[in-house]
Amino acid sequence: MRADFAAAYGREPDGVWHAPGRVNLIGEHTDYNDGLVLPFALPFGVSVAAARRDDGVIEVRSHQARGAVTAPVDGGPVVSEGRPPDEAWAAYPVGVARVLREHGAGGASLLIDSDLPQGAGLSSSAALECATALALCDLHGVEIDRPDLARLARRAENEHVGVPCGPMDQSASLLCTAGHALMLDCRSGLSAQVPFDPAASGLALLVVDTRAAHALTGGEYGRRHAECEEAAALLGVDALRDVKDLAGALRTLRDPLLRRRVQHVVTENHRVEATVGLLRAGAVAELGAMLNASHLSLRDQFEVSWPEADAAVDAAVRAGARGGRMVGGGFGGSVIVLAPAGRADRIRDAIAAAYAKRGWTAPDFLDAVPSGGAARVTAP
Ligand code: GAF
Repeated sequence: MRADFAAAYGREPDGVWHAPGRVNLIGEHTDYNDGLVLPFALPFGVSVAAARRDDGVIEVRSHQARGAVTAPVDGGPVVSEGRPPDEAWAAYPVGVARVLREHGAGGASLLIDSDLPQGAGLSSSAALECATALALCDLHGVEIDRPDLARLARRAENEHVGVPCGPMDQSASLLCTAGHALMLDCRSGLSAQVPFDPAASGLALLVVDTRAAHALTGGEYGRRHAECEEAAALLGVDALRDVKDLAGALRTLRDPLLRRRVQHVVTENHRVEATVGLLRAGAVAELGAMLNASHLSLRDQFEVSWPEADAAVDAAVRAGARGGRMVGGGFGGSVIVLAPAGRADRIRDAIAAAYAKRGWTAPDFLDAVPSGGAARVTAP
């Protein structure tokens, strides 16, 4: 990346930073309900080569997009150069620079590269935000602890991109450690590292990119968020995290749609707690039942699954997987499958065959090894 940076900017970068994408083992659409999540970091992510600037400007270029985008970090117009202008992606690093300016950071020239498949629901946006945030803090000597930096990166996405995401993805990218999933309480912000090593139990966690592209900027994600807030207000609680009597809540709500949303969020929080218990007990294979239950709930109660995900989970389980589920915001993206290691190839083949039968674009498969969080990859 250093050579490419030099070619783009005519100078050496001051450093290179990397932030991973994530897979969420369980706890979907719980984060913005003040609930529990259990993501882990992938060995893939976003790298940012960066050089400090003292003129208050952030300039961003990307291997995955044409042209350059520049913007003053203190607000004002975003200017894009290059044809065709393609600047939607730049709102993420520009937003981070604008939020971090309030904490003493300034401008920089950035060159971005990603080895995460785009639209696969593996949190490439949060990885971009977090790699940018780390780079800007280091370049400007700003010290912010990682939980706070995750909150600021989320704020950048909420306020500057307009996506009402929860705190999971930025926290996963900044706080995960190799060999662990991150149990995050999205209300208190407290987290714990939970050992997660499927290979040690003779299992493999497969990630299936269903090739149906996912985007949080579509309206459905925001709609789910609003429905949860409406249900919480009708139930007289701050957030659906606070619903302790599910049966009573379901009797109170008249709207069947809101009942389904509440049913999902409340039971999904319990599934996260149960999954953490199973992991701590070393009963990794038993996670399959949790994954299956989560998928059914996301499909039928929260209504965020999509046909390719349902077909992939179904084919995997029929071929001997312990379980599987869609991950991320939904309506496209990836599925995870917990497979006996010796059956992984057969399960991949079964998913590919299910796709071929329907005439769909073949899925992609990635290895999901729980990996480390964001870091500077070159010495200061
Ligand atoms: C997306 C969001 F960015 C997260 O905050 C979370 O809500 C997730 O969808 C669903 O669990 O990844």
